[in-house]
Amino acid sequence: MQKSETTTIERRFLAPFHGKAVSPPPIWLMRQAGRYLPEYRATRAEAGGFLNLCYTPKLAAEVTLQPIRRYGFDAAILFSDILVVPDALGQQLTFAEGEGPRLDPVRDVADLGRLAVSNTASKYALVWETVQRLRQDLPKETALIGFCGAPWTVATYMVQGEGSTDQAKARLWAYRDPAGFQALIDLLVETSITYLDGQVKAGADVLQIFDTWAGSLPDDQFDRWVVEPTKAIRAALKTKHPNVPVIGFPRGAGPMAGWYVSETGVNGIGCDTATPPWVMSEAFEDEDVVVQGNLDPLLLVSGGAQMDERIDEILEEMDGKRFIFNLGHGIVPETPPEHVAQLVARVRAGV
Ligand code: 1CP
Repeated sequence: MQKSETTTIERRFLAPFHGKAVSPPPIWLMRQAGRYLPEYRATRAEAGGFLNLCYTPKLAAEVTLQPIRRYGFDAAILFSDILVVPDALGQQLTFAEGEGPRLDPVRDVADLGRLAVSNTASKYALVWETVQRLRQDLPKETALIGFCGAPWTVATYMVQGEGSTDQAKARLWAYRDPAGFQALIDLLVETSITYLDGQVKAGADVLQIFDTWAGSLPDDQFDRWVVEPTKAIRAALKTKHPNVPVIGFPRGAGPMAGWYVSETGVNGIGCDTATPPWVMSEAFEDEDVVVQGNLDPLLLVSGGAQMDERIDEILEEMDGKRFIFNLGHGIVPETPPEHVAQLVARVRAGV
C-alpha cells in the first residue's frame, strides 16, 4: 500500500488519472521507439528481425529505454506489437524488411480451429519478462505503459492477412456472418485480458488499447465490435487491478468518441490527429476521463514555426485540464530526432 502511494507521487504521468491536472502536461509519443532513431535500427539489426526483437526481453527492453534516455519522456511504452497476440495464438506472422506484416489469413469459423489461447503461454511470458526488466531499469519517476491492440483492430489484420486502407475483409465477415466473427472477437477479448493482466503483474502502471481502425465502422457496428469488446476487457481488468488506468485510442471514432468513453469506462481517451483542440477540451467535460493527444505526426516531421504554433495552441486549449501531450497517431520513420527534442522542450516550457 505504502509502495503504491509513493510511486503515484513520484510518477507525474499518473497524476491526471488521480484527478490532478499538472502543468506542463506529462508527455510521451505513440511509437516513440522506432525506426526514426539510429540506435533502434542498430538494435533491430542485432536482433535479426522485428519479431525476434519483440521476443528477446533484453533487446526489447533496450529499445523501450532508448527514447527515455534521449528525451526523458514521462512514460515509457513496452516495446512489442499488437500482432504478437495473433502470432502467440498460432497464426503465422512475418515481417519482411521494408514491408508491413503478413499473416496467414483467417476467413471463417473453420480457420479459427488453428488458433488457441493455450498456445500463447511461452510467447506472452517473454513479453512479461520485458516488462519486468523495464520496471527495474526505468528511472523511478518514469511510468510504464503496457498495451494491446483492440480486438477489432487486431481482427482486421488477422482476416485481411496484411494492412489495408479499408479493412474490407473483416467488415464483410462481420456483416455477412456476425455470429462467426463474434467467435473471433471473443477469442481476442479473452486472450487480451490474460495478456494485459500479465503485463500489470509484471509491473505496467497504465495500459493502452490501440484501436487504430475503429473509424472504419458505422455506428451500430462500432458499438458491437469496438465498444463492447473494449468494455469487456476494461471490466475484467478493473476487477483484477482496480487502480490501473486504461487509455483507449479509438482512432477515427469522431462523434462516437464520447459514447466510447462513457460505455467502455476507459480512464483516458487518446484523440486522433483530426480532433480539433477545442473538441478535446470540451467534448469530454462530463466524463471522468483524462484526454491525450494530438499533434499531427507529420507536423513533427516538418517542424519549425508551424509545429511550435500548433503545440502552443494545444497547450493553451488544454491548460488546467487533466491532459497528456501526445501525437494524434504514431511517429513516422522520417521524423528528424531533433524535432522530437524541440517538441519536448516546447511542451516542458509550458504555455
Ligand atoms: O521494421 C520495423 O522495425 C517495424 C516497424 C514497427 C515498429 C517499430 C512495427 C511493425 N511495430 C512497431 C512497434 C509498435 N507497434 C509499438 C511499440 C511501442 C511504441 O514505441 O509505441 C506499438 C505500440 C505498436 C502498435 C501497432 N502495431 C499498431 C497500433 C498503433 C498504430 O500505430 O496505429 C498497429 C496498427 C500495428 C501494426 C503494425 N506493426 C508494424 C507495422 C508497420 C504495422 C502497421 C501495418 C499496416 O497497417 O500496414
